[in-house]
Amino acid sequence: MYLMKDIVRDGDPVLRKRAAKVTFPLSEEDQEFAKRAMEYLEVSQDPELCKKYKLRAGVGLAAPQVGISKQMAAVLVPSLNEDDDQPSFKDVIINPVIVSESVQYGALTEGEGCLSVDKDVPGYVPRHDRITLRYQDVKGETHQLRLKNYPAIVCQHEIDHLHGVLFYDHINNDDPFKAPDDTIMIS
Ligand code: UDB
Ligand code: ZN
Repeated sequence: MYLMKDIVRDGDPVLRKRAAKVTFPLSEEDQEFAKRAMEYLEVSQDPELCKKYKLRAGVGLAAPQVGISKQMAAVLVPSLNEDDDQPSFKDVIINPVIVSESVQYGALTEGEGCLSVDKDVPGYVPRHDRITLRYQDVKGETHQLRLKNYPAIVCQHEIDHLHGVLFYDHINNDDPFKAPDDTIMIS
């Protein structure tokens, strides 16, 4: 699995590049990314293992964040329901495209952070509240599904990484806690 030392930090040009499309069948390197990235997320979400390996509990990790400029990201959004053991979204999304998006914006009440950004950048990050996402999985199978609220925010954050965009690019410079009028707050 990846460790914090493997994660590229803000300032590295790879985080600002447009990542290349991935071709199938996956190369050895691409398969390794998929495996190591999902393992990072799983291990980091286990409080004991998270501490043991000195990780930050993560919900998504995009390939450019480990220096691979390709359109892949692992996403593991835990279930919001306590007695539900399956995650609300778990997959390695490859060549993802947002095929449609709601006019309605949503933003996390707590703002956002990033595994590649060590400092705290306060402010709302307005995103689309609902998206239709199309992507390929590691087998090359195409999926298309609708996501809303938190899982939609996480996928938009990860897809931004594939386009060289970081969360704070979306924060209003003059007033960080100002979001478009009809923004839903997601906690
Ligand atoms: C994160 N984690 O992984 F609801 F188990 C953030 C960090 C930057 C704080 C580590 C996070 O939101 N943790 C979390 C939330 C839960 C349940 C849980 C863990 N990312 C991913 C990232 O940087 N990907 O590139 C930042 C998120 C901010 C909004 C969406 C992604
Ligand atoms: Zn990030």
